[in-house]
Amino acid sequence: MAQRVLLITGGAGFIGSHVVKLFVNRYSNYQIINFDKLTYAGNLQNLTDIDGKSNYQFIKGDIASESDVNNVFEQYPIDGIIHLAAESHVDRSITDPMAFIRTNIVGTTVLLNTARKYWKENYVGKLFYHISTDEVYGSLGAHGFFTEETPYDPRSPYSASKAASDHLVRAYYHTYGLPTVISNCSNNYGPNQFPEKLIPLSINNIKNKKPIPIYGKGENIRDWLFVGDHAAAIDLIFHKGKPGSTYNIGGNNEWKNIDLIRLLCRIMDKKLSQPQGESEKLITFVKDRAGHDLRYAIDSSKIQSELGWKPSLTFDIGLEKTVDWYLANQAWLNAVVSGDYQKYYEQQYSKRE
Ligand code: NAD
Ligand code: TDX
Repeated sequence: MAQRVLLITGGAGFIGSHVVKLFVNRYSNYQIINFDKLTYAGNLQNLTDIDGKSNYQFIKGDIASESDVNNVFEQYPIDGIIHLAAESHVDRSITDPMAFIRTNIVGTTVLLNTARKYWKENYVGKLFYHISTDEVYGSLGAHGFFTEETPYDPRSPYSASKAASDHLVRAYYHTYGLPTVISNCSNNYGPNQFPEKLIPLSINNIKNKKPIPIYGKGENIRDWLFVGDHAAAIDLIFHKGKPGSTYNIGGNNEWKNIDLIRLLCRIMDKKLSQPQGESEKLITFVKDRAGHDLRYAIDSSKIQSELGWKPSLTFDIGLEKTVDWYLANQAWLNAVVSGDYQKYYEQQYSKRE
């Protein structure tokens, strides 16, 4: 019998697929159930390495559907939840906020209610771990960092929906005693990220000699973390985090968008064996994102000192690994940019030129 039965939501997405693979490979004594609706962002091709593993099971379902979630709890004696399923792209939240309200707020609450119902206040050995984002803290000026005590100040429909879900998770801890933990991470990058996000979108465009759209003047700053380092932090927090706590996770790796894209262009020129400067010619400044947060930067000293976590890769190495992965996985990239992606791209970018 499995020592633990874990429900991982959103495990077919970017970060979720790395978390699922890490847990399935590292914990052969756990049963891992990947529960995912397979939206445009969910892709079972992210998980082919673990197909057929006896401790892994995929279930297609919607976290906002009570019956879908009940069915999983009926079938399996779940004792841990790692909740990553979400609508995750800020630009999409600007055009279609309701999808974010439904999945991120209603979906998280359905999961909380169902865990409460099935765990029946027998909380020994149980944990509801909610994965969140640094965007809930709002936007920083030139100085300072987000700590676990920074007041929430979300400014996009995406970050507001994630903030609401964080509040609900904390409310269930305080009101019902449900054992919960939350982590708020900075921008992730790495293999398997859907090419709507800045880095894979730019890699794909450079490969196809299409313009690289930089919002505004490219002065916005993000703190980038390799996805494998986020997955390692999630493993640590799941096993050693204190219930009721929050942990900030970040790369201590701030980049202005324009500087990041210039670095990426240099790496792409090298990998595509073309003269340096070739990719940079594709940089195109376009209309800014509405309400574009200026700067995110995480103070991750709590997880570093309490749990001994730190990022393992420098940005140069992580970015090169990422580019190598996208160039070696053309079939993956071609499949995800076919069909709906073209429509999305047209809608998002034609009006910005
Ligand atoms: P993603 O968009 O790549 O994947 C989301 C996954 O959730 C997909 O597989 C999708 O099919 C699934 N999903 C969406 N709606 C669902 C629903 N109603 N029911 C079941 N499954 C559903 O997202 P990601 O970038 O991997 O982010 C994962 C989590 O981490 C999210 O909660 C996000 O807010 C958080 N996060 C992301 C980043 C980042 O930089 N990407 C940083 C910090 C936190
Ligand atoms: O085409 C683009 N051009 C551009 O200049 C895109 C897609 C983005 N940008 C800018 C906007 C941001 O300043 O690049 C920066 C990064 O943008 P995204 O990749 O869309 O990420 P961001 O909005 O910072 O949010 C990400 O980090 C926190 C994730 O998408 C969230 O899920 C996560 O919570």
